[in-house]
Amino acid sequence: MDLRSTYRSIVVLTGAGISAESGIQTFRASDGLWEAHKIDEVATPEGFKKDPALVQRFYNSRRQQLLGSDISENAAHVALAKLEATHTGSFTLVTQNIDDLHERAGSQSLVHMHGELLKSRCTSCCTVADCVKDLSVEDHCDHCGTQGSLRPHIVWFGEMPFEMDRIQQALMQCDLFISIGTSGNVYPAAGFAQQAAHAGAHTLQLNLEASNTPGSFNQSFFGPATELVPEVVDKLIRQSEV
Ligand code: BV8
Repeated sequence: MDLRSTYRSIVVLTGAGISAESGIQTFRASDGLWEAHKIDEVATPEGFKKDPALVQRFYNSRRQQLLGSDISENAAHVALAKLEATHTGSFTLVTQNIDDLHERAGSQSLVHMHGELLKSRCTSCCTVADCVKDLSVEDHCDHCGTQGSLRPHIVWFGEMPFEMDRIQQALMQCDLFISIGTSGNVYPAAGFAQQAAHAGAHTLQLNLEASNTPGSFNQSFFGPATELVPEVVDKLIRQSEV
């Protein structure tokens, strides 16, 4: 695995594949979340309007699993936190994931573009609050007191992802873009690699298998994230010390 020179500005995009070896289901594998649930019923604003209790149940079970004692960050999450801590240039980690495993590993410069499972948002006063319990249509917002107004602070299909300006800025300025554990099916995230390439970045894909990300990466390595990511991070750190 030969990696070229050192880099000044790094953007990393992660998807569900980086959390797979921590025991969190991905979406489009044969046993994936979208096999057991209809996206438009549980991951769209229309689905939430139609049956909020169903949507709350879908996210409550994922939140309970995430908070379970058997779920923890893995070597890939830890390696990215190490890269951020040692990199002397700029580093932005953009994740499509709604789990908190990057935070548990120590990542700081982190953008949850699809929101966070451990946060709720009030549809009445827009207050975002930590959420480590089940949400229900009976709940009241602690800030404005409205009943039945709490939803997961998560970006559903048809909703605008968070911090897109910050992401676009980082993509335009980066000289290394690394895509990890994503199938490249969901936009606008799936278009980030091409945007980075147009900005002149070297693009690298680390995935279990070839993804649908449009355009081609300068380099792709296939295998489990817990093997590939630490190896790539160690090479990048060693080269920066040369
Ligand atoms: C928006 C939260 C615009 C919910 C999610 C063209 C342009 C722009 C938009 C669109 C477009 N075409 C269609 C759209 C609309 C839509 C879209 O992209 N649809 C798709 C299905 C075609 N996009 C949107 O609606 C987005 N919003 O575009 O807004 C806009 C503009 C103006 C005004 C308003 C709006 C919002 C999309 C966000 C939806 N929410 N998540 C939840 O989590 O429940 S998306 C969901 O998919 C997850 O966030 C997930 O992260 C994401 C992507 O999936 P992946 O992470 O890639 O997971 P997947 O299972 O697919 O793949 C896993 C990969 O890992 C595989 O490749 C596998 O091989 C690999 N892997 C597995 N194990 C390992 C591994 N790799 C390494 N190691 C392992 N061990």
